Amino acid sequence: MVLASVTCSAPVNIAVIKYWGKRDEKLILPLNSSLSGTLHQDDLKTTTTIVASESFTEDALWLNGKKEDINAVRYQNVLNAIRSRATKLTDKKHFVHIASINNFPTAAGLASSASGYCCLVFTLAQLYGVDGDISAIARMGSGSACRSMFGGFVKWEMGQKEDGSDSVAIQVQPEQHWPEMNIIVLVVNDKKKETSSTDGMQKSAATSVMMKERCAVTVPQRMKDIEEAIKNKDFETFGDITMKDSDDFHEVCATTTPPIYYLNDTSRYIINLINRYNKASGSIKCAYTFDAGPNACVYLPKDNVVEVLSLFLKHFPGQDISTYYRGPKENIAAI
Ligand code: 2P0
Repeated sequence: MVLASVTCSAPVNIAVIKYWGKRDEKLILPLNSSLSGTLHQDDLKTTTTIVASESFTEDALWLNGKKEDINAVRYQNVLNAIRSRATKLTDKKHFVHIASINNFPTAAGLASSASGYCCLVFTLAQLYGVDGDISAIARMGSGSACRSMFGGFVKWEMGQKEDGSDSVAIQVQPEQHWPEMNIIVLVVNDKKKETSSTDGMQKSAATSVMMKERCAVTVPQRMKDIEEAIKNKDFETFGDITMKDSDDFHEVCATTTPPIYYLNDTSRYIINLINRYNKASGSIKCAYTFDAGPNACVYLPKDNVVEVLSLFLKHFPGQDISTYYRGPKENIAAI
């Protein structure tokens, strides 16, 4: 007999201060704090349905229609953490079936694991009646997932404790704060990346000479400065830090042994184009950032959208260029 069913959706987030490197692989505790903007749940998102039934004989999970191994350690960590805090369904022997769908390319550097694990944990929490912070549980699925728990601008505090209880997501500013901020995504390549983030960051942490300074000095200062810039809606500073952190992150990857290259020629063309355009404009009109893949995410104030879109369309005719408005709307939602 079906006991309960819940469907939720959760958006991706686009980091402006990048998370790269773990100090604890099992609990997923980062080597540095990070900060991102969350898209709306009706833009790039994951939708997850979970059904609990007494007639199921095992837990099972499908991602974009393909059955996944639910016994994988991250799924089990998340399921166990939620079930240990359950206030519902505790008196009935049951299993769950989980179906999760992304409306964008999976594992192409568009933060699919962020919206995926955020949505999984949020939906499980609804099903099992779990209250309080659940970002630390999402973090155990995939680090960046904790930041999708909130809308607006969100930081993931690296925390100090060994058990990870203070390594949680905190909303820096809500959706309503900077409604003029938009994001343009240029999908350069929707293929699955060669080096997963999990592997890549492990190799960088072990071998890149840039990691120590980045974690100890550069990122802590940038976290402070960008929080202040967001508070003051200071796009010049926000854009400058965003592009610097993206450049540094890819430099960390390039100085990893063996080197990791997520950007391709088109990505580099976009970087040059935006730098030239900003220079010619005499101020920062838009700011690129690239995650572990070649696709560009461009933050920009609404007033600059038409001009920047025209620029991209001139240089990339026929390209998949999508614009996402980030003003006030609900973040995660039950459907
Ligand atoms: C970020 N990325 O802050 C950075 C920027 C990629 C580059 O978070 O091992 O998929 O699952 O914790 O969360 C990608 O890392 O890695 C990521 P795991 P995750 O958005």
